[in-house]
Amino acid sequence: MAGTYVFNFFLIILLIVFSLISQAKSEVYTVGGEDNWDTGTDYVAWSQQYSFNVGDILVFNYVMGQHNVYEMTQDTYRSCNSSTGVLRIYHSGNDRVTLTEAKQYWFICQIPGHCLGGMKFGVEAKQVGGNGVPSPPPTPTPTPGSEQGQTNAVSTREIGIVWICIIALGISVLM
Ligand SMILES: [Cu+2]
Repeated sequence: MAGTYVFNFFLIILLIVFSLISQAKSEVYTVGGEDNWDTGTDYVAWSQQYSFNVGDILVFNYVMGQHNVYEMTQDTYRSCNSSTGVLRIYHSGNDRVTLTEAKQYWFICQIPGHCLGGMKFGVEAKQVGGNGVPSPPPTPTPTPGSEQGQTNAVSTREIGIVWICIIALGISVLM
């Protein structure tokens, strides 16, 4: 029964691979992809391409002084009125914001006109691991064909997973 043995072995390898995939690691996302943090980019559309988890890092790249990053409450995010509801302020031009809590985060640029012009988006950081029950996805993830931003998130981990699959296949064929 060498056939079943090989099949079982391959099945186990597959299970290991899938558990590695589902065990989400912290990812680093460059906000806006190649457009960075600037006017003229639809950041809501950008953010909807991804599913964010606790531990992930958002990187805001921009020319210091031309923009900034304010983490806001939801109401203030909607109104773009930053006179209240400011939770955190970043202005270094290379701000790394770690999503430390399982909650909704709201970001705007506070330079006058920029938030109303579209420099605003929200993300939901979901808890992974722990009880192993993922919260339901908040919004459907559209635009699979869009080219920007794909490059930063799907990088080394995906390639590693492909290699594991190839190696597992090779081993199971040899045995
Ligand atoms: Cu701005």
